[in-house]
Amino acid sequence: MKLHEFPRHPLTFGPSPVHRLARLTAHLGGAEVWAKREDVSSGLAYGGNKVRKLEYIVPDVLASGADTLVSIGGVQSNHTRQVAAVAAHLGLKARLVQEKWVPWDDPVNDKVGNILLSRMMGADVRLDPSGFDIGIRRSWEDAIREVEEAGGTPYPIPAGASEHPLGGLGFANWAFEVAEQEQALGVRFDTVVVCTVTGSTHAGMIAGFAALEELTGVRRRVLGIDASATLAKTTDQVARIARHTAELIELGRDLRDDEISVLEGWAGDLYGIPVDSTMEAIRLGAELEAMITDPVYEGKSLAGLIDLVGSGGIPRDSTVLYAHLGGQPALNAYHSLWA
Ligand code: 5PA
Repeated sequence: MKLHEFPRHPLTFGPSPVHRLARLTAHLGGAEVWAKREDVSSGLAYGGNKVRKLEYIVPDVLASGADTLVSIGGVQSNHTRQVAAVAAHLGLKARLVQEKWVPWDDPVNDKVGNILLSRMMGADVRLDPSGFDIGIRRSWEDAIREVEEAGGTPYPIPAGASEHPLGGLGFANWAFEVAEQEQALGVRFDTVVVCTVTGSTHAGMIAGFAALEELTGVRRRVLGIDASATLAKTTDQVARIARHTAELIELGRDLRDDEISVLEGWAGDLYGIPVDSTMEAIRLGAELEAMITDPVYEGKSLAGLIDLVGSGGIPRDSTVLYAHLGGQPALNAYHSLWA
């Protein structure tokens, strides 16, 4: 099937806004930087990148007759909060496994931010002591079984909705949306910078931009900035999901290795823990643009963008699109970084 033939259940206000980051551009002294904002594109509990992925999964949920969405993430997962939001919006239940993915022992970590919002929206939130892993988890499989045993009909959504067969479609469509916005704005983005962890955001973009390249001949670089600190796993997952998504949308060729680029250097040693470059990027985004980024994801990809412009990895005459994927609710649990 072609991408536009897949059913899509709208959960956003429409195309996410694209705008110039003039003061950041001036500060960097080259490479024109723009942002596309998944963080302000949906009314469902502050939105974010998972809402866009779920637009292509919801038709399957509704067709399945399920009554409970079952998903998994860290204690401050944005993904599980967006699953809770979509469940509330559809009148379904949500059962969420929140594992201890981040060794962040702030006393309010399991009380504020994303987990608070999920509880407010009526999700059944269960904490689990297991550590970080983007793979398929035992705790999630147990939760699916428990919903069944209690007489419910679960619909399983894996971490970040990435391993779901339709998980890459939302951001494949993002690429086509970018092309339309370029036309309207009279601009051409040669480079896209995106944070990657469970992989289907970046992977979907790769497949989508490859499909656009087939149609228009225009090549762009999609640079994934790893924020998982488990680079090999994330790179494998991005490549696998990108190839699967490319096949789903009938790209008609294999992806080239140079289309799959996950960069390391900004994740620090641990998922969820900021390093100096993260904090500096967050500061610049906030002080120059009032663009709020978080210490787990977007601060790390913004740090990658800033360093790559500085080092010439992104050339000075380039026009770069920073994909802002959301994540601000977790900031509440990281208040001590600014205390
Ligand atoms: C997340 C993911 P992918 O997982 O699709 O690679 O996206 C990375 C990402 N930015 C980037 C923000 C704000 C994100 O929330 N979050 C996960 C979560 O549980 O919230 C899936 C890890």
